[in-house]
Amino acid sequence: MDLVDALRAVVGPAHVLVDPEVRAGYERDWTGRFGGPAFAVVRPASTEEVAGVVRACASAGAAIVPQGGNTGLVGAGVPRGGEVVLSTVRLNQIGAVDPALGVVEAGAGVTLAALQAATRPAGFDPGVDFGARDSCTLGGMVACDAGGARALRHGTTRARVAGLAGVLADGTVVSRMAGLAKDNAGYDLPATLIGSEGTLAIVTRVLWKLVPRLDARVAALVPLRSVEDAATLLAALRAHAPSLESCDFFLDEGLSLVLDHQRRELPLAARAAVYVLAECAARTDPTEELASALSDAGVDDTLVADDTPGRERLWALREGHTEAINAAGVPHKMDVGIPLAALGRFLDEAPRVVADAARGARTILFGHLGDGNVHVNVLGPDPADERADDAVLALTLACGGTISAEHGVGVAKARWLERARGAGEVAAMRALKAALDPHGLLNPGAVLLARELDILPPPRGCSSVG
Ligand code: 2HG
Ligand code: ZN
Repeated sequence: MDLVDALRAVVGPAHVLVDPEVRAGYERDWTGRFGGPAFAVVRPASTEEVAGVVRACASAGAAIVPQGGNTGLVGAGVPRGGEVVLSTVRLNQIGAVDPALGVVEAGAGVTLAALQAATRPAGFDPGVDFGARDSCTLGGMVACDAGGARALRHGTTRARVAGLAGVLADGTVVSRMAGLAKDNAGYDLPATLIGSEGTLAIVTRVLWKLVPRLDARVAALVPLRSVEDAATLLAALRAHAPSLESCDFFLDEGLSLVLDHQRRELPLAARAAVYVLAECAARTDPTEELASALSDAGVDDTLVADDTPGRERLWALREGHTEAINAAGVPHKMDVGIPLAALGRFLDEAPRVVADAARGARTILFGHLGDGNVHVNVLGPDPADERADDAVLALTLACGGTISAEHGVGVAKARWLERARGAGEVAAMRALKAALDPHGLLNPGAVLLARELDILPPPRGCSSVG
């Protein structure tokens, strides 16, 4: 039996996609920068079917790229050429909220928006939120330890995972779904899988730790002269507003792009160098806390919204960056973490190092101020030209930062992992990979650079990619 027949036997013929036109939507990432032809796309509907798919691929020597909503930004969720794409789209069941434990069980293919819709009526919230909510899936969020604007208060996905089930490279099912608050028997395998970007196992189910739903919300858009003023405001918010949930920022160039793209006018009296968008959330109206923080920081000009449409209009200015940038070209995306003390230097120098590396390139900077998380987007250089990326990542390390804060390493930054983490740590990562996936079948080339030994021959008994 060849691999296509073996996969059909596991998931049914309708869920093995080999037609190039049908495969196409799974083969390129959202930015248009990464992708390649898949051998086939397979869509299992249960953990057992995922295990069957993995076993069939393992016996054919076929590499697998797991894919959720295909909203990843580092090329880790799309094929590089000839892999089987395992789409989690049918792992979309959501259980009932357990109000006593404050958890809910959901399939890896459930979108963040679906989890929000399922848990909010019960008085809870997933605690993580970001612009890709309608398409991104829980499996992908676990895979890259997604953060978003509320990480400031509720942590990244890692803090929200109470249990995981998944499939290892040989088809073994591993499951820790009891939701025990204290369980330290042996190594913490779920913790190891979070952020492993599909290279150690394929996550199939998640026990999600919810936070209380907070309906009294107020957001403020604050125009400021400098990053130093933004840091002063952040300190005041931390001191006066325990209800602070998000504190994001963007710069004037990004705002112009968004306003043009959304055909909107500036909602403030005047332009500024830096804009902070802060949101407070509580059981009772947090407006006073926010006002006291703003006055402590000496802020006089601000746009406040305490109703949902008003807050959404403010957030559209911040979350709209990704789409507006994409509409302007194929971006190079560097999602970096910078210590707050070095943020001014980084934001000042990043456009300069990019311009030196790629003449005429446009640098757009925005992100999550409270986490020191900067999204560096560069427009202009050819997708394969990595000089601007290298310049930004070198500056990041010089500032004492991290080359990946919330999007993952993927294939985009695998070349940089050793410089960022050191040879010893990367050797330990390779040892872990070799122990759990000795034949390099799971997402080869993501996180760890593919070495000659990791490059697989085409699957046995399979015709070439169409
Ligand atoms: C966000 O914060 C996302 O909006 C995407 O992490 C960032 O597009 C980006 O670079
Ligand atoms: Zn972000």
